[in-house]
Order: sequence, then C-alpha cells, then structure tokens
Amino acid sequence: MGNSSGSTLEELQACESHQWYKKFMTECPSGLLTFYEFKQFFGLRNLSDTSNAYVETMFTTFDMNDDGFIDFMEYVAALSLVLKGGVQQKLRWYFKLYDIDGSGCIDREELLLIIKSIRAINGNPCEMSAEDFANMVFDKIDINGDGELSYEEFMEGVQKDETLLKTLTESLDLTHIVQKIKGDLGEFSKEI
Ligand SMILES: [Ca+2]
Ligand SMILES: [Ca+2]
Ligand SMILES: [Ca+2]
Repeated sequence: MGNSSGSTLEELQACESHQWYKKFMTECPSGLLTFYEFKQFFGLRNLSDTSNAYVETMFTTFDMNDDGFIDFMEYVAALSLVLKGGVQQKLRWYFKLYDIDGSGCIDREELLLIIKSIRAINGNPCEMSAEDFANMVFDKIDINGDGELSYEEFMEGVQKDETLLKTLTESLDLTHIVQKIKGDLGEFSKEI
C-alpha cells in the first residue's frame, strides 16, 4: 500500500511478527505454550517461589480463555500489548496483574508481593525497601485511604505520577524480557 505515514512502522511490525511467529513455532511446535514452556521461552529459570507465583500470574493474564495454555493468538496479543500498547491499555493490564486475587482492588499485601517479585526477577538493587515503596504508593494514590487501590485510584494516581508510572510499568520488565528476546531473535535470524 502507499507511502502513508506509519507504513514503515507497520512494515517493521509485520516483519517482527513474522520473526516472533517463527520463534513461537520453533520453540513450541504444538502451538500451545504451557506454563513450563512459557518460562523456558522467556529464559526464566531458577525462580524463587515468589517470582514463580508472579510469573504464573502473568501467564494467567495472557491466557485469556483460561485453558491453561497460551496459543499463538494470545501470544500475539500479549506481545502487541507489550510492544505497542498505549499507557492506558498497559495500566489496565497491570491492574489485572497486580490484583492477584481478582477482588477488583489492589491491597497492600498484593502490592508488596508484586514489588518483591519484580525485584527478585530484575535483581536490581534498590534504595527503598519494598515495604517503604508500597507505603509510598498508598500514601500517594489511595485517595480515600481505605487501604486498597481501586481501579480508578490506580489508573489516575499512577498516570499522574511519573515516578510511579515509571516504576510500576517499567518494573514489570516485560521490556527487559522483550529486549532479551529481541537479542535472541537477532541470533535467531542469523541462523536462518
Ligand atoms: Ca489459552
Ligand atoms: Ca485484590
Ligand atoms: Ca482506596
């Protein structure tokens, strides 16, 4: 199609999707990724129990039809969210991920667990303890002070605060994982 703006980006994405597809089909010929394969796929090994639980939650949010597998469409949806999703779209996903028990609110324990798991996965040294960080988040965005973050509080509060937005969205570190995969894909395309 013509040279309308964005076509280069679209081409790039199409090309990327093609590579992602190859990687998926090579590593997962059955077309259905189990939790175990998911971890292998993203190079997540030797996880602590906390991190494992976190990655499992991540897996569950990607498994949209709840059949226990990530199929190619779910995989593509997850990737496009990670690679191209807007802030709102991503935050909505994070909220679902952070609300571990699915109660519709994020309580302090859920947030703490998430922060701890993220840190365990990323292995970044942090100045602030996970507890202090969780308290800071609640001080800032638990507007009605009920000790839970509603969807509205989360969406508004996080978007208004650059530090939180950066920490809570970058910290999930799918970007980091995706960078890693992109690295692998680089090698991968050389092999072909
Ligand atoms: Ca599924
Ligand atoms: Ca909850
Ligand atoms: Ca609240």
